[in-house]
Amino acid sequence: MKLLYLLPLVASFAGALWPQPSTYTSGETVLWINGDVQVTYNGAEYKSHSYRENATSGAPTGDEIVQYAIQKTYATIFEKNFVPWKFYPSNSNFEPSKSDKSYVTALTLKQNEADPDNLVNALAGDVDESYNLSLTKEGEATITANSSIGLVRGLTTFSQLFFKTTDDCVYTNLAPVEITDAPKFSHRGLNLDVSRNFFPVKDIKRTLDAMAFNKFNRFHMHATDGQSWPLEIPALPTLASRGAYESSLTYSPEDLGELQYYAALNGIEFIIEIDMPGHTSSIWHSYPDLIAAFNIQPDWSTYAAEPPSGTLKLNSSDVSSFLEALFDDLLPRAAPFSAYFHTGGDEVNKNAYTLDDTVKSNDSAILQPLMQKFVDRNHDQVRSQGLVPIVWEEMLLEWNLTLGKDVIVQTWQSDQAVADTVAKGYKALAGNYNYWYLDCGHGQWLDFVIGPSSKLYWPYNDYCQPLHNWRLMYSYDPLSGVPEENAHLVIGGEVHMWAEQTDPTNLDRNVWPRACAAAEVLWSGPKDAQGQNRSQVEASPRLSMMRERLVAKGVMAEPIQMPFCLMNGT
Ligand code: CP6
Repeated sequence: MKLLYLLPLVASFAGALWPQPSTYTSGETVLWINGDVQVTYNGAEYKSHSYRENATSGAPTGDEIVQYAIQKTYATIFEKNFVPWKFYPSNSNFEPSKSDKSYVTALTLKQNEADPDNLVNALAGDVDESYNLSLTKEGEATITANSSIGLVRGLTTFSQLFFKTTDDCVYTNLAPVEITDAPKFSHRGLNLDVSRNFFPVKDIKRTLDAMAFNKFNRFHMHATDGQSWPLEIPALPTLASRGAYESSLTYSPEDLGELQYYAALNGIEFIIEIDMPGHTSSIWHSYPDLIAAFNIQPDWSTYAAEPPSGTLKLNSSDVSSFLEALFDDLLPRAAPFSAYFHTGGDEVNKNAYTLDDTVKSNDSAILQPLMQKFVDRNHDQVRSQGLVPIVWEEMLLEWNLTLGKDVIVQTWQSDQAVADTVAKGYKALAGNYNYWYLDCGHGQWLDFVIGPSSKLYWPYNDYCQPLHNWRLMYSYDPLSGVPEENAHLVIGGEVHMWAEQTDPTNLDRNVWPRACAAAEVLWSGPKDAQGQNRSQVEASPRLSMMRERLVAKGVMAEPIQMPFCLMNGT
C-alpha cells in the first residue's frame, strides 16, 4: 500500500483520480470486472435500472439518482473507459496478463441515513456528499455514504479506477483501494452564458455529464443578457420570439425542464440567472418602453459594459409589473431544481439613467435608493417561492445595498471582494476573473462590428493577461485573503464560460480540461494534504489522464501535452 500523493509522477499514472480524494491508498493487485459483478443497493440486488429518463413535473428522487448513477457507472466502465496507451512506453506490452484472472465480484452500496425531504433542493444546503470506498484484493467493492448524492460521488470515483485493454476487457491494477472522501466546498459550479451564443440542449447535457464526472454540483445558467433572450417565457411570449437570435434558438419550457431534470439526475443543482437591471437590452425588442439608453452608437461604452447598451428603467411601475409577470412564470419552474435564483446585478453603468425618463440622473444619492427598491422587490418575490437570491458583488460592494442575510453574493472582480463580502457577514461565491474566467483562454480579441458603418473595438483581451491556462486556474485559492474566522462563509465558487467567442464548435475545448482544475480546487481544497499549495507537477499527468477519460466520454477536451511527455521510459 502506498500514499499516492507522495509518489513520483510515473506511479501516480496508476491511480489517476480527479478530483483527488481526501485520503487514498492503493495497491498493485490486478482485478478484472465484467457484467457479472453483483451490485447490491441498500440490501437489494440491483438487476436493471429503474428511474425516469425525463419527468414532466418535479425532480428525481434519491433512489432514481442512485439508479441512474449505477447505470452510468456501467456505461463508463464497460463502454467508454479508455485504453491508456498514452501512459506507457511506445509499443510496450503494458496490459495485465490474462492467465489466472481474479474478478471484482461484488459492488455493495450502502446509505447510512435517509435523504433530506427534497433532495435536489437540499443540495443547496448541506447535503452530505461524503463517501467511503473500499475494494479488497479479493474483489469486494463497497461504497458507503450518508446520502444518495454521496453514493453518486463514490460511484464516480469507482469508475475512474478502471481501464480497458486493447481487446475491450476491463481491469483495475490498484487493489486493494481504500478511500475516504468529502468536499472542501459545498458550492462547486460552472456558469454558462447562453445569451451571447446559443447552446442546444445536447451540448449543455454533455457539459453536465462532464461536470458530474468532476464532482461539480451547481450549473449556473446565465440565461439572458443584452445580446439575445433565448429563454421562452410563456406568459411573455414576445421576449424570446423577438429577443432570441432566431426563432429556433430558444429554450422552451420543455427544453428547460429536460435540462433541469438531467442536471438533477447527475446530482447537480440547476441555478437560473436573469441578469438585471443591466445586461437587458435584448428586452428592448419586445418591450422598448422598459429600456433606457438602448444601443447608443458609437459611444455605447459611456452607458454599458458591452454593446448594445441598454438597461431596465429604475423607477418604473411598468418595469415592476413586467418583472412580476416574468418571475411568476419562471420561479415556480426553477424551484423544484434549485434552492437559489440569481437576480444578476453586475456592471450597471450609472450614466444609463441620465437617459432614463423615470430617473434622468447619474447621481448615486438618487440612484442608490431606487436600486434598493428594485432589488428588494425582486428578492421578495424570489423568497415568496422559497428560493434564496444570489446577486453579483456590485450590488453589495459598489451600490452598498442592504441585502437580506440569506442572500449569496457572487464575487468576480478580486480576492478582496471575497474578503469584503464575508466581512459584512454574507455568504460568498469565489471565482476571480483573473483566474477562473474560461473565456480568457485562447488569445481572443473581441472585434464588435455593429452595423455596416461602425467598426467598434472592445479591448476585452486586456483583462485576460496572463492567459488562463489550467495551471493558473489550479493556483487560485478561493480563500486567499479571507481571515480564518470568516472562511466558513465562502461556500465555494464557480468557473465562468462567457460566450462572446464560444459556441458549440469550441465549447468543450474552452471549458475542458481547464474547468477540471477548478473542480479539484473546490472539491479537494486549494491546499494539499500537507497544507502546501497543490503541486502542478503532481497534477499534470493526472489531469492528462482525466482528459483522456473525458475524450472517451465524447467530450472534446483539449490536450495539455503530447503523449510523448507521458510515456515513461521512451
Ligand atoms: N457578461 C456579464 C460578461 C462579464 C460579466 N457579466 C465579463 C466581464 C469581464 C470579463 C469577462 C466577462 N461578459 N453579464 C461580469 C460578471 Cl474580463
